[in-house]
Amino acid sequence: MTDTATPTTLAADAVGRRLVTAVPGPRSVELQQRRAAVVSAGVSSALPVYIAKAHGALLEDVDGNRFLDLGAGIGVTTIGHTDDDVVAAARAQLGDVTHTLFTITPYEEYVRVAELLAAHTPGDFAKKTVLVNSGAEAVENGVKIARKATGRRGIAVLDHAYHGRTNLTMAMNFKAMPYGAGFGPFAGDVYRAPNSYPLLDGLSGEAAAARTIGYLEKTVGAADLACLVVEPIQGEGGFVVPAEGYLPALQEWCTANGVVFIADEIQSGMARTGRWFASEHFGLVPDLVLSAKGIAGGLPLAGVTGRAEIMDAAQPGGLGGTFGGNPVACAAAIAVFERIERDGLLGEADRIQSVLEPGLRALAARDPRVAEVRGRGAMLAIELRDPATGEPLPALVSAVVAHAAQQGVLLLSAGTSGNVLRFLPSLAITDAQLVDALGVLGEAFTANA
Ligand code: PLZ
Repeated sequence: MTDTATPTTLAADAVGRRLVTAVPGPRSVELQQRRAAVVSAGVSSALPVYIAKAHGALLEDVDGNRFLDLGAGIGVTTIGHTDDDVVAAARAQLGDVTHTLFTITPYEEYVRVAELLAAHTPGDFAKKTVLVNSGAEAVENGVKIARKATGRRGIAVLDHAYHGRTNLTMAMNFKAMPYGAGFGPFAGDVYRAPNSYPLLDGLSGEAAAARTIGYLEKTVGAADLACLVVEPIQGEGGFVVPAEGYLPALQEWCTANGVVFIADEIQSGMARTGRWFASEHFGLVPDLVLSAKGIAGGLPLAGVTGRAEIMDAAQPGGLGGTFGGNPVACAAAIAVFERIERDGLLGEADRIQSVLEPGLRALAARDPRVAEVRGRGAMLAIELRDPATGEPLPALVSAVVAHAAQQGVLLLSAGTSGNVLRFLPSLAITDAQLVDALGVLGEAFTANA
C-alpha cells in the first residue's frame, strides 16, 4: 500500500482492478478540496476519484487505484478508453487542422462523417447530416429542423425520457430533480405522453401505443405536432425496453399524420446494443436519428441525420455553430466507424450480453429485490423493487454502487426513481473483467441483504 503511487501508462493487457489506497485516496481528497473552492456546486461527481489514465475498460486514478469501468463515461467510450486508432487519428488531425469553422471554410472530415452516418443509420433513402457538439444540441437541432419542415409547433416526448440540459431539452425531460428544478421558465409546446414500460404497466405494445397516441391526440392533436422524439431504449430513464410493437405503431401514426419521427439514439446508438443503432432491434426507420456520446470515442461530437428533404428544409445559414463538427472530433469519429466495421465490434456487444445477462439473471434468481433484467447488447440494467410492496429501492442501488466503488468497480445508477443499476461497459471489456465485476456485484448485494 502506498499513498503516493504515480500513475503509469496503462498497458493494453492490464486486466485487473487494483486498490492501493482507500477510495477516494489522498490525492483525490486533496483535489476534491481544491475543486470545492472553484467548481460550481451544481456540478456533481458520482465517484470523486480523479482519473489520470484510462485505457480499454480501466480507469486509473491519481492515487494509482485501478477501476473496472462499467459506465464508459455514460456510454461514450464505447470502443474503449483511449482506443489506439482514435488516439492516432485525433493526434494526426490536431497537427493538420485543429479548427476552421465549417461554415467559413470546410474540410473533408465533416463530409466523411456525414457519409458514414448516412450509410449506417437505418433507411435506404437519401440522408443528410448536421454536426454539432453535444447530445442536447442535437436534440435542439432535430426539433428546429422538424418545425421548419412541417411548419408546426408541438414537440411530443414520452414519460421517463431524458434529452439534455439546455432550456428546450430541460422542458423535454421527465424528471425535474435535479435536471430542471428551479431553472425555469421552460420552452413551451412540449407534450408528454405515457410510454411503454412493461414492468410497470403490463401493457402489450399495441395497447401502450394506443394509450400514447390517444393521449397526444387529446392534449395537442397530430395536426399541431412537428415531431415525436423517442429513445428506442430509454437511457437515464433506466434502460426501459418498450413492449414489442410499441415503437413501430408510434412510427406508423407519425407517418400517417405528417409528424417527424425522431429517434434519440444518443445513448443507445453507435454499436452500443449490438446494432449500429438500437432502432434496428425494433424495425424502426426514423425520419431523423440523433447521435452523440459514442460517435467520436470520447471527443465532443453529435449529429442529426435523416431524410434529405427534411434536413434541407432548413434555410442556408440556418444551422451551424462555432465548434460543430470540429475536425479533430470528426477524425476521431471516422476512426470509430472504421474500428467498428473492420473489427466486427457489433459482435462484441453480443458477447458482452452473453456473459453479463446470465450473471444478472442468476442474481435475480437468488435475490427477489431484482424485479427485472433488461436491455440489449452492452446496454443492460436491473431494476430493484421491494418484492413485498413493489416500491422502488433507490437506497439499495446507492449502497451497491458505493460497495462496488470500494472494491474498484464503477457502476452507474439510472431510473426516474434512482432504483436501476445500468451496465454500459465499453466493448473492449473482456469476459474475465465482466466475470470479475459480476462477482463484486454479487458481494455488494450480499453485503446489503
Ligand atoms: N439524449 C438519450 O442519454 C445524455 C447525461 C449526463 P449531452 N445522457 C447523459 C449528464 O449528467 O449530463 C443524453 C441522453 C439522451 C440526450 C442526452 C444529452 O446529451 O451530450 O449530455 O448533451
